[in-house]
Amino acid sequence: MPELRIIDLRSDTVTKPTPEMREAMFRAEVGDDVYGDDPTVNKLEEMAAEKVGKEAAVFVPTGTMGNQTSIMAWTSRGDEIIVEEQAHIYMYEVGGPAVLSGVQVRPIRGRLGVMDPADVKAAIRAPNIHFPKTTVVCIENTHNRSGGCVVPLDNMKAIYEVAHEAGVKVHLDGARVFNAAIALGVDVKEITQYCDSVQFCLSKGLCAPMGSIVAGPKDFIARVRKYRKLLGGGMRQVGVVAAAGIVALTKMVDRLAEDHANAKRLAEGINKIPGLAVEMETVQTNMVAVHTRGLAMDGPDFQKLMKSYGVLFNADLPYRVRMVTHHDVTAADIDEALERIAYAVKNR
Ligand code: TLP
Repeated sequence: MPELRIIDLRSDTVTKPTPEMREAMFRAEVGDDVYGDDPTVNKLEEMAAEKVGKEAAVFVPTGTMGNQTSIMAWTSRGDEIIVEEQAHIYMYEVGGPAVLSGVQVRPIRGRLGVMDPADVKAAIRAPNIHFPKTTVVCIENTHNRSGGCVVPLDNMKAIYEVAHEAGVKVHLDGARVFNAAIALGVDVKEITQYCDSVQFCLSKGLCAPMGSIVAGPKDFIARVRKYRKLLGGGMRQVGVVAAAGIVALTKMVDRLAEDHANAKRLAEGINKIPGLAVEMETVQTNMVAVHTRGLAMDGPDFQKLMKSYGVLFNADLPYRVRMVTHHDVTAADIDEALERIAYAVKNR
């Protein structure tokens, strides 16, 4: 039997750098970035800060380091930070806030990743000798665990206002903030105006091989830069990768709409397969959360079954799997994946 072509829907992190990125990487002018000498990194940082409407920006190796250095830079030991209870910062960053910042995390239940501003307000601590001090509220847009749902602008605004009234900062985990901007049909600044700091990833749907940006006020970015060094993230001739980041920011944002259309196509196709279900309300960007209970098969077993047919995805709840569309899967790949899934489910 000929080998099956792999259709990889595990994450948009699997995207490979485009030929234009590889060319830009080859030609990049570089210097020692710890001395501030790398012209390509400096250009990327300036461009990124401008793009999200902030004073300054710093290039970090990963989204996790971007979020964690931001929390380190906003908080003091013993503070409390508010997060949505399914947030990446809370679920998937290895307890970073406790380990690195010595802060306590206060999770709040959201609906599809969206927190109620009244709940945020109620969770902000009043001054009291017994209480930790609330210093940061984190919002995640798009929200990963809800299946890539978008946090609406009016909700972000309301949370920003509630936080600021209490002297609390807002950090945006905007790993996929450009997906949110495309889905909302707005410039990304419309979103980032409602946060004090933002982390966004160049290495997900935007296809760069690595790297994230943290943007915010100048003095905050200076602290983030120092914490990046502390964590071993002071890189040297890293213009080689920043060059791909510049292509990511300038050329790869608008095409995210294709990934969103492919996610809809995938979700609609899945809903035609008996035993599988997707809530269409949650299909807002490039993720599809597929429920497997109707197959009487749990997520990991369904994942294993489809792996044998060359379709890869992750199981993220006992009876749910996550499929992510991205640059390296086409509409034809989606149709092929649907055919394989329908066949595998029927013949299992
Ligand atoms: N998310 C990854 C996994 O870690 C789950 C994925 O495949 O979706 N914030 C959000 C909202 C993220 O989704 C991620 C990565 C990060 C931060 C961390 O970025 P990296 O992986 O660059 O540290």
